[in-house]
Amino acid sequence: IRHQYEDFMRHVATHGVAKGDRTGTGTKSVFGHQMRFDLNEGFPLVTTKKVHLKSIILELLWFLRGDRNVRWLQERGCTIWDEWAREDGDLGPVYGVQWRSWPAADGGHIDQIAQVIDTLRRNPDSRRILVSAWNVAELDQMALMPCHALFQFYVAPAQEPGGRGRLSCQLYQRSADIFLGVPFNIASYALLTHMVAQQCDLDVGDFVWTGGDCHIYDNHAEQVALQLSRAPHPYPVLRILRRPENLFDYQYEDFEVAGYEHHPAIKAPVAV
Ligand code: THF
Repeated sequence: IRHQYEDFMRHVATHGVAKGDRTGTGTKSVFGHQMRFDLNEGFPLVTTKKVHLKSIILELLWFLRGDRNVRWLQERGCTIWDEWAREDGDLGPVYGVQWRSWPAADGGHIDQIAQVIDTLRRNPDSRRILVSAWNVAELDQMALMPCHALFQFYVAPAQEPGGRGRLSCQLYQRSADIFLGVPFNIASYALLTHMVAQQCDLDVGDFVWTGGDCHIYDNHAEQVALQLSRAPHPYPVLRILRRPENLFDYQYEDFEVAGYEHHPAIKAPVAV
């Protein structure tokens, strides 16, 4: 179970087909893959290189703010979105905007995240607990179209009277940069699942990651070979130190990851 990410990376490195891409970098690519992380077995933060969790937490809090400008991230030392921003820092109506204020036909806005929390509390059996960032009508205004496009929550009912339900989340990621992006994306949605579970008085279940075009960029090949030579460690444990009033009140300091044993960081260029 702990080797899922590395096995996936090895699979694409070995069996991926050479494929061109928008960025002109070149990739090895496989279409369609799924991984399942039981969040009760630890927090799925890749251990075969050091992953910069601070950027992951800040990025998620920035999404939840409904923000579209990189300034808030930059002020906190997070630069992962800089390559795509305009001079004034704007990215267009990207993730946060669609999550929190999807424009409705009547001129209003829909807070998909608030609706998810509400549905999880009132009707946890619902099969409609989804958030989409893939707003077809606004794709051309986005600096980058959403890679993690759609996610769904699911509650497995308590197995004994008075017990708690278990919250799972599945993400559909249309485009997956396996070396740089995927460790971020897995940890980000695992974190979101923990936060939503805390707010809805649920235990955590599985995070299911489903990928579309799963690729290793040609200029990550050496980094990937190095990473695959390393043996994974057990996953760390996530602690949320406080229970904020609502999902939008979390701060960076509320999270602690204990026991993160990892191999050294591996630098790589990001394809823009
Ligand atoms: N574009 C590409 N080509 N790959 C991606 O992973 C990606 N994203 C977001 C949007 N476009 C993408 C941006 N997310 C890093 C990590 C995540 C990113 C962008 C860049 C990165 O460079 N990580 C380094 C440094 C970490 C740091 O400085 O904080 C790393 O070693 O992990 C995926 O959704």
